[in-house]
Amino acid sequence: MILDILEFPDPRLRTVAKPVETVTDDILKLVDDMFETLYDAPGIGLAATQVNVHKQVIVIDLSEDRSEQLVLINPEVEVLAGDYQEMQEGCLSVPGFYEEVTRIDHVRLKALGLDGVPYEREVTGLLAVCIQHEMDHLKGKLFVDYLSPLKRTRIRKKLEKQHKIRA
Ligand code: QAP
Ligand code: CO
Repeated sequence: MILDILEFPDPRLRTVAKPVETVTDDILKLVDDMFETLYDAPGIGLAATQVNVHKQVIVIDLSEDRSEQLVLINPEVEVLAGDYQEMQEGCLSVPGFYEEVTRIDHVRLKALGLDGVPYEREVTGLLAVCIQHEMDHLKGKLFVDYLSPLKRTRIRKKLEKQHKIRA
């Protein structure tokens, strides 16, 4: 099932997600629906917050052929190097806008997989950026929060105008 994606400046995007206690069938169904929604968009990453479910669940697939599904439940990151990278970011909740954001380049990810079993891996590059971007969603944070107030206001006004037209 394709889920509706909340768009900036929807206040529900500011909700802080709660950890998942057990990976139940409801979580499996949520992950399934989130991948379907991600591929339909299409996008590379989606946090449960964006579909108005306030649980710590993220789906990512950076591959061209949708073959590299990554599920992050209750993710944590540890900074591994002081290096930063600047990358043009977009967001399914901020459609049509792309801006440079600076993030940590090298992190260790700790999360639960779909089987409820903890895993760890070191990540760099686009995947490291994507994980940090999606984990921000779980904290109620958006990439536009890193931009100047002027840019953020411009984006907000343009999206609000579109939302009025659509409503
Ligand atoms: C986050 O973003 C990300 O504006 C994932 O019209 C983005 O999947 C991490 C999308 C870039 C690192 C680098 C955005 C789709 C998808 C749009 C996405 C749009 C349609 C964004
Ligand atoms: Co996003």
